[in-house]
Amino acid sequence: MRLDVLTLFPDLFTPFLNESIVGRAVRRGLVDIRLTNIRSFARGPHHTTDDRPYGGGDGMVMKPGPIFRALQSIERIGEKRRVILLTPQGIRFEQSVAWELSRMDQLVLICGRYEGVDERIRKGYVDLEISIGDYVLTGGELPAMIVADAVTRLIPGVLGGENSNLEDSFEEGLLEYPHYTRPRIFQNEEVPEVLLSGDHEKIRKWRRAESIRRTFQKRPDLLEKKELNREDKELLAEIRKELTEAGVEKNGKTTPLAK
Ligand code: 9D3
Repeated sequence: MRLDVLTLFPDLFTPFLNESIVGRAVRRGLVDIRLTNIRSFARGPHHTTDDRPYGGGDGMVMKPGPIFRALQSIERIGEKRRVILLTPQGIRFEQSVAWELSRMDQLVLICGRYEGVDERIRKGYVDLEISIGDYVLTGGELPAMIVADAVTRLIPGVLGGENSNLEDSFEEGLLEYPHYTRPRIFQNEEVPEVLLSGDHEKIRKWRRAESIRRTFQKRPDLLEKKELNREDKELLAEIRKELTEAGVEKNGKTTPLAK
């Protein structure tokens, strides 16, 4: 896949592109990531990329010209291309979007700064607008890295062997079960007996139950979306019963940091 990023801050991407799984995918030629500095396409003695909003108001708007010329300069690769604007007004980025994007030949990611980009760029040249969630950032660069990261790991060959765990629980629509590794006893806390039993069917069932328990407690919205099979429904009924007997109807927390 070819990934083009248009940004005023290309240097923000260098550590991300060189390290870890994405770095390895780049070096192995599985994804070709190119950075375009929008400022190189700005004109005038000051290479201005932003200007005051027509109609007045606070903040600055990214001028259309430099973004337009940066877009024109980008080589077209393949048939399936999408030009994506990272913006708080976009559709929420989620795993299903990452899967769709991973099937494209080329993605062009435009990172906005300031209050946003001139509307004529959005209307004329953008196929898709993406937000990564409802919190306020300073620009589209971190969102672009998040999209690039989530999409890259889905490209065939990027995750090798043991890591190609594409049915990991988020794909499954459930939270993960708890993980343990050595030592067997850490700070007086033991690894659950069942995981040492060697009984693979019992382990599978325990993990499934723990996944469902965690999802029920922490992300009931995920459980509502999911169709459960008979085993899952039985496990959920048991978990509900245990938790009601323990008197835990819901975690009455009022703010995320409350203890
Ligand atoms: C004052 C109104 N703000 C809209 C919520 C203006 C504004 C805030 C932050 C305009 C741009 C930005 C910069 N953010 C992004 O470019 C951005 C973003 C984000 O802030 N949150 C989640 N996803 C994204 S994708 C791009």
